[in-house]
Amino acid sequence: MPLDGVYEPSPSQWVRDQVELYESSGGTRGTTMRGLPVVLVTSVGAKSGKLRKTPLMRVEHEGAYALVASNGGSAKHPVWYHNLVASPRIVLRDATRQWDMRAGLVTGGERREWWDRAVRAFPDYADYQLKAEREIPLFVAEPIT
Ligand code: F42
Repeated sequence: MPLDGVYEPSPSQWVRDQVELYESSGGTRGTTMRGLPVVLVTSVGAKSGKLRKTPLMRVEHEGAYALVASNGGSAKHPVWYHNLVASPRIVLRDATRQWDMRAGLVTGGERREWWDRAVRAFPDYADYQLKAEREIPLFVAEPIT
């Protein structure tokens, strides 16, 4: 079932531009950052109920995806982290394909395994973790069957 709500574009111009190019091209353009693949996550705002679209680096394993709340190594979690905790249903688009998914935080050994995959996919995450002064949260999203 698709998510209900009105789309509210990101206040960041570069993020807004990437989302627009990704979607308007049907997932054939705007799908990378620094040469590495990006997925698009649609989630529901915890307070507004509006649809938020967030590009994230692509970290895939056996049909599941890690969503890394790195926020560029900022000391604060991104707002979408709080939205996903409150409302774990998302739509994840990976280039030309998309799925309804449920995202849950992972901890302990499971987080470590996914963290290693995330750093292999996007090495800058390691630098972000060093400067973030918080443990960067990691969700795993899986298709709703
Ligand atoms: N960010 C990451 O954290 N990890 C990544 O791997 C990543 C990769 C990436 C690749 C390409 C790209 O273009 C961007 C990338 N980003 C990545 C940045 C990411 O897309 C987000 O911009 C970033 O993580 C910040 O997320 P944010 O949710 O904090 O976004 C801010 C700018 C934002 O949209 N703020 C809104 C606003 O209006 O200020 C908040 C909207 C919102 O969700 N409001 C809630 C609601 O109910 O609607 C309520 C908020 C509240 O008050 O509780």
